[in-house]
Amino acid sequence: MGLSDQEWQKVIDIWGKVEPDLPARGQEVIISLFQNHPETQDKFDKFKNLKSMDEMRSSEELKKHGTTVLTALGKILKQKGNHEAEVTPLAQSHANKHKIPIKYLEFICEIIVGIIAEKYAADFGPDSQAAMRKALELFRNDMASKYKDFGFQG
Ligand code: HNN
Repeated sequence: MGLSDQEWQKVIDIWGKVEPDLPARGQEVIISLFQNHPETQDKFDKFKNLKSMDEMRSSEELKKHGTTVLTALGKILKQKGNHEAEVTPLAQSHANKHKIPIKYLEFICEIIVGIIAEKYAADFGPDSQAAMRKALELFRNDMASKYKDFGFQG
């Protein structure tokens, strides 16, 4: 199901608050993902070796990757659902190369909502939160549909 113009506006507005802090938020998202779902960390050769919280926090590579992930997500959200050009190559690499189950996308989306709620509470009321959840669900559904096209179970 699609989002209304008002819902997309809420998504764009909250993302505008997050954007100046992408490296910090990206780092928190990736660390939280690894801490809460350790199996996700095994998908990264470059991060498998990071054991302690200290090691994770001091990894510039991890921070850089967090920025990459949130930058990619921001580009997708700004397409307001017309994200085929962004989602197709991402689905291709995450299905065929990295073999990332859709479940992992659910994990990260939940973490992203949680971190935005924690850091931007005043700008992320129930309506904004619901709109963001819808946008992330649309993204995941479209990834899942591409995964199917590529024959990846996800
Ligand atoms: O597509 C690519 O391979 C380019 C690098 C990239 C980008 C732009 C990756 C990526 C890699 C390759 C990292 C490298 O070698 O530098 C890997 C191993 N990802 C993964 C693995 C897991 C993973 Mn993701 N990504 N990514 C992006 C961009 C965006 C992006 N990735 C995501 C999740 C949830 C997982 C499972 C742990 C993920 C999301 C949600 C997003 C945002 C749209």
